[in-house]
Amino acid sequence: MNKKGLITGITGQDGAYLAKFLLEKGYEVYGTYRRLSTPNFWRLQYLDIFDKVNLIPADLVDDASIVEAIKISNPDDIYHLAAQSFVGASFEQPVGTGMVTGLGVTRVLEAIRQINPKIKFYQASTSELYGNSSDKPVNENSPFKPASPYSAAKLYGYWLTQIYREGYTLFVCNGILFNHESPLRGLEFVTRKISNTVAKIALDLEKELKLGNLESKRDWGYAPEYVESMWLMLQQKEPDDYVIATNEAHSVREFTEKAFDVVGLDWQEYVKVDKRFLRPLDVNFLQGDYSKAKKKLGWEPEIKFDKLVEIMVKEDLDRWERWQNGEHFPWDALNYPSEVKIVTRALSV
Ligand code: NAP
Ligand code: F7E
Repeated sequence: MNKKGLITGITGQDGAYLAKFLLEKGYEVYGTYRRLSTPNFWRLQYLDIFDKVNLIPADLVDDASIVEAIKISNPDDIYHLAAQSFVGASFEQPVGTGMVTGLGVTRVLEAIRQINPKIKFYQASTSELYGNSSDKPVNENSPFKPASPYSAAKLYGYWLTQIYREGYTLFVCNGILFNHESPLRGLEFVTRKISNTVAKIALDLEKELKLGNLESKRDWGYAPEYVESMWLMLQQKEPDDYVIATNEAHSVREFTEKAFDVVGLDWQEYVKVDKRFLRPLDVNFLQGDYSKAKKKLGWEPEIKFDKLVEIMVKEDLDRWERWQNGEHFPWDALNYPSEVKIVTRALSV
């Protein structure tokens, strides 16, 4: 019989890629989605797997819906990816972020404990846990120092996962994933904001790119490769926690420069720093040492910085060209104008 996997947050970047990966492994795939006034299935449609996955309505603030999702799917593995995942928004909605990104983990773990403690569980932990604790590569033993409501909520989820592992001997793992990007990345994250705007500028559909902190450095990898590590963690004999990264750090400025290079333009002619995109507190540097994952999981990244930027810009360019040629396909950027009049304390959209 096929194994069954339940993905919370299947409509997000990682959820969609993981669903594709598990389908290719022969899994019966279930995924939770939340009720929205406008459906958000474009990533599943884009990957051509929308009709191959089973969708269950559930919200992380609603315990009953989580219990229902587990009972309906009766999974072997749960990949808990759903979260309010945007750091910028966590400063605007700190309480909601805690309820969803933090307490949501407890709700899923508790449901597993009560319904079927044999279910294996993956928690989407994050490099944001380290905050500004180090200007060197960090690993699983490095100290945490969260720098946003988002990372504080994720730290809570990280510890709850460890507590349920030790206290109830559940098979639960923390994947401490560093930033991973792709053409399916949400438009508010800096990499996709850059690739999408650069593509539009190249086609004369946009005039400038407004950014915040250009000096902040991140360890950026390629999302389709990172979802494989989630699965690998649940295939081990013992549950454990792993850093997943490329062990390279690049600045937002470098990403921007490289993205404009792809379309043959000089970034300095188009980029403006706009303080509305600065955060009350930012993480300046993150680089991950993935030696443990390499040794124990046999996992290693192939796509590095230059290639990642190229993939993203070329895909956004291709999409806008298809759109100009009148093609219709599922895609997010069309309904996302650059000048939206959103007013917030720390605007990061
Ligand atoms: P994403 O694209 O923002 O997807 C988040 C998913 O969570 C979406 O399916 C979203 O649904 C769902 N969601 C949000 N609030 C919810 C709620 N209240 N109830 C149920 N579902 C809810 O994020 P991602 O980049 O795929 O990341 C996946 C996970 O990994 C997240 O937990 C994130 O914090 C974590 N993570 C990401 C990275 C990274 O670089 N991508 C690195 C480390 C950790 P809608 O589609 O309806 O919004
Ligand atoms: O910001 C700076 C910004 O929003 C990266 C999430 O997946 O990865 C992600 O969190 C950096 C920050 O990602 C703009 O200040 C400059 O220093 O793309 P981001 P993030 O905050 O690193 C981690 C691992 C997660 O776990 C999260 O879920 O870029 N930056 N100018 C900007 N950022 C944005 N969004 N927009 C700008 O205009």
